[in-house]
Amino acid sequence: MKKYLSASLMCADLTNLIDSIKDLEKAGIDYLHIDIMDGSFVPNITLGFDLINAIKKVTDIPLDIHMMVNEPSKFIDRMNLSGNDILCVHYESEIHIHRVLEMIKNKGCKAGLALNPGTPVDNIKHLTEYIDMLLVMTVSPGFAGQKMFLGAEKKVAEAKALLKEWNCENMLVEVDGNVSLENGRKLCRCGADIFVLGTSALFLKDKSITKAAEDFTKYILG
Ligand code: S6P
Ligand code: MG
Repeated sequence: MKKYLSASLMCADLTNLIDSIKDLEKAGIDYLHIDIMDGSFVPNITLGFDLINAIKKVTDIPLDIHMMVNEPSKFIDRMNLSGNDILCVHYESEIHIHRVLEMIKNKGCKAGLALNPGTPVDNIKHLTEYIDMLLVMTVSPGFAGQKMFLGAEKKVAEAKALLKEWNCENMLVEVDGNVSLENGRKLCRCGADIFVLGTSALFLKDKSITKAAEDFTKYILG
């Protein structure tokens, strides 16, 4: 099955974002991962809606938006997205999560649902009709540069097994947080489909984006 690379833009050179985006295009990156935080659901604030709408105008790479905000339903209409973009909200961030997923589907883009490390995969069982992509967080959300949590591999393998059992094999499983070469290979063996790449594998001091992306793909599959 095809594997996808999603570049975490909060880890790019924010003073030179347009050049980074051009480099990511040349490197054949599949998605731009954009982290939206509110300082409440997670203890940090990063990128925002104006930036998303501006980026949409300068690239054709589909967006992979990861909303780490409470009550994301309040903000769904703030982004101009197209059919290939993924808008992902956290299971833990809204009481009536089914309603939010429906809002995303009605918007015409793909719907993602993210799970914090402690949230069981089984919780999505009755929502699968509304989800195109399941984001299994491999760190607690909020910051780049953290260490993958110990149960991550087991959880990704469990997610893939449950999706198969529920006849939802088309749902892509994304992993986000400390996806290094080594962790990427382990998570790939557990069945992960989309790899969010930040400081651990893509935005490196001693390697270009193109070389880092090439190395990652070779290594995880090898
Ligand atoms: C963290 C955020 C992530 C990070 C990414 C950074 O809450 O959702 O998308 O940007 O994990 O990657 P790394 O390799 O520095 O952990
Ligand atoms: Mg993220």
